[in-house]
Amino acid sequence: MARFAQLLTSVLVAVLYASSAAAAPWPVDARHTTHRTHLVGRAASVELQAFHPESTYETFGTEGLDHPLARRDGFDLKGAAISFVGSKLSVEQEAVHFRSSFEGEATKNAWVKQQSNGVPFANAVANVAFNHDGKVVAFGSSFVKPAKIASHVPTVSLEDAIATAEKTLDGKYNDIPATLEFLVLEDKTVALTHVVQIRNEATGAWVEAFVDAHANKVLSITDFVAKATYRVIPIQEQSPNDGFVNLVDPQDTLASPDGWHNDGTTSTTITAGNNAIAYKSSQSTGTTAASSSPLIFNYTQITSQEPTTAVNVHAATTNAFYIVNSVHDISYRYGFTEAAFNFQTNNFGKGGKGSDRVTVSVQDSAGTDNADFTTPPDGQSGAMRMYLFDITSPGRDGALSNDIVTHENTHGITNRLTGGGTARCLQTTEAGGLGEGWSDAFADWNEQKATITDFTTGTYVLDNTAGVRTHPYSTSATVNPLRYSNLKSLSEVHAIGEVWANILHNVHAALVTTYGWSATARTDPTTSEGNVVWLHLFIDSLALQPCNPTFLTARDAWIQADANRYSGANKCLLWKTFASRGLGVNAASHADDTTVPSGC
Ligand SMILES: *[C@@H]1O[C@H](CO)[C@@H](O)[C@H](O)[C@H]1NC(C)=O
Ligand SMILES: [Ca+2]
Ligand SMILES: [Zn+2]
Repeated sequence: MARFAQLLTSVLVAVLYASSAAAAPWPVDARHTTHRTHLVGRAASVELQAFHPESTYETFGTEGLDHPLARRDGFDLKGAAISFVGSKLSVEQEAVHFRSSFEGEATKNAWVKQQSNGVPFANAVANVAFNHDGKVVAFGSSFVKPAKIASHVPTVSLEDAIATAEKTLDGKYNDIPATLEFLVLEDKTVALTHVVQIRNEATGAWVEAFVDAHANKVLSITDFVAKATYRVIPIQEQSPNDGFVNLVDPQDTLASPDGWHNDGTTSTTITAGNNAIAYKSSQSTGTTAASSSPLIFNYTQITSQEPTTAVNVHAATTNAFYIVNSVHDISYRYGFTEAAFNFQTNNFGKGGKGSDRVTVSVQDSAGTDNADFTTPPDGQSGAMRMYLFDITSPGRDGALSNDIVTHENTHGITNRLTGGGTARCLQTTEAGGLGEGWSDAFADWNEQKATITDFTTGTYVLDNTAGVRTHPYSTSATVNPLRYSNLKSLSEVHAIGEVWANILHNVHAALVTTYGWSATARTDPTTSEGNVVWLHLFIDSLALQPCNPTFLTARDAWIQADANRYSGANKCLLWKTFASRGLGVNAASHADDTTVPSGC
């Protein structure tokens, strides 16, 4: 310890110091606990080895460890932390930089960093926790004795460092204020770095870059995005018939800033995170764990065996988790945010009520050949139940049918956005029918490619190309003849929903015919293609419409949504399409009308 005191003191006054080889009590190298390889830049062409000095850790039981500042009146957390760390590590207090603290119910916690010449070390830190008596109960440290330390005065400008980081990491500086920090390297030399955040919206990359402030080179990064791989059916496909793919990092970090396995407080390696928890039978024991670390969910379905075979359960749970998170992220981009009553554990201070991520029960034992979604008010979890289908042998799993998972999840969106988060406003038969229609229509939207084609749903679980509805959704009135007036003879919500979903399919087709189709619509709502316009109107209209809407008021809300967002640019397109299925200007009481407003 004395040796370290000398070393660190000398660091404070000198620029260079050759350390001795005697390491104890300093940690020995163990690469998996100290290193992380990052492949960054365009086509992952640059390899960076990030180094993190290993932490020592001690705990002190119920009594805690006494120290000089423990019993002072008016316990000063910052002062106690700096004083304790200084004495514990035998370093001068000038070598300890106070970073943050909070007082919890059971302990008072403080975090500090090593510093030199007033410049903090990014990766040499310590944390200390005090109990109610002001005694230390836990202490961790990755402070180092530097072999050599760079001058604390940068010779590379911040501007130049940003340019280097943008070029190396293939992204843009995001204007978060840069900092100047020391960085301990693997050989225990210490570099001075400009620390800047670099993002690439297209690839989802979001890192903090440490650029050598003397050599103008990226030395290391902090990756804010948890890398994750899921073997799933991509959301633009429908079922296992379309094939599984290992998707890497499908999360949208604008919608899910901490990824899909972290709620800002707790991080997991199972199918549970801020937006959803997917499990079979039990939320505490029935989630699916990553098949390899850190977050690789690579379970290959065995089609010849029943869905209840363990690997098939994991494949289905992984897929449902992926779809529900994807629906969260897509709908978030278009306005189903925290403040708009969405489903998240942690709302990151952005409004609305949290603690309501979607619970996804896979292979739920309550039923067969179906699925359902329960939407309580904002602040309580939406509950999805996916059932097994026993029509084929082996049976089939609804959680592997993206259209069904998306359909169920959309009930949560429509029930929350209609009526301001109360979940009370899709209760009449006709409003319930609209709800079924929106759910099919959003599943339809997800699977469309550049040219809108007929859509069928539920084909996988029935192993039947016709699927679960009476007609495919189609622009052809021959393939799908449903009109507004069919409501006269319909009383079941899914049957009513078919009429509405088919109208919305036709609206989608008309918009794509006029404005084209965007392949990036799921993550970029700012472009002007028809599928982007459609999803904006879909989400916008939900909050505009009255409680328990009818086909007439839901139609009016779409037209108003277009007036709000696009100054009515699509008014005639919308009216013509609605009127083509009987929802014209004078439609009423389930009687068709094909009139469009004058000027259309
Ligand atoms: C997934 O598992 C298969 C073997 O089942 C293996 O060949 C493949 O490399 C794995 N992929 C990933 C990304 O782990
Ligand atoms: Ca919420
Ligand atoms: Zn439904």
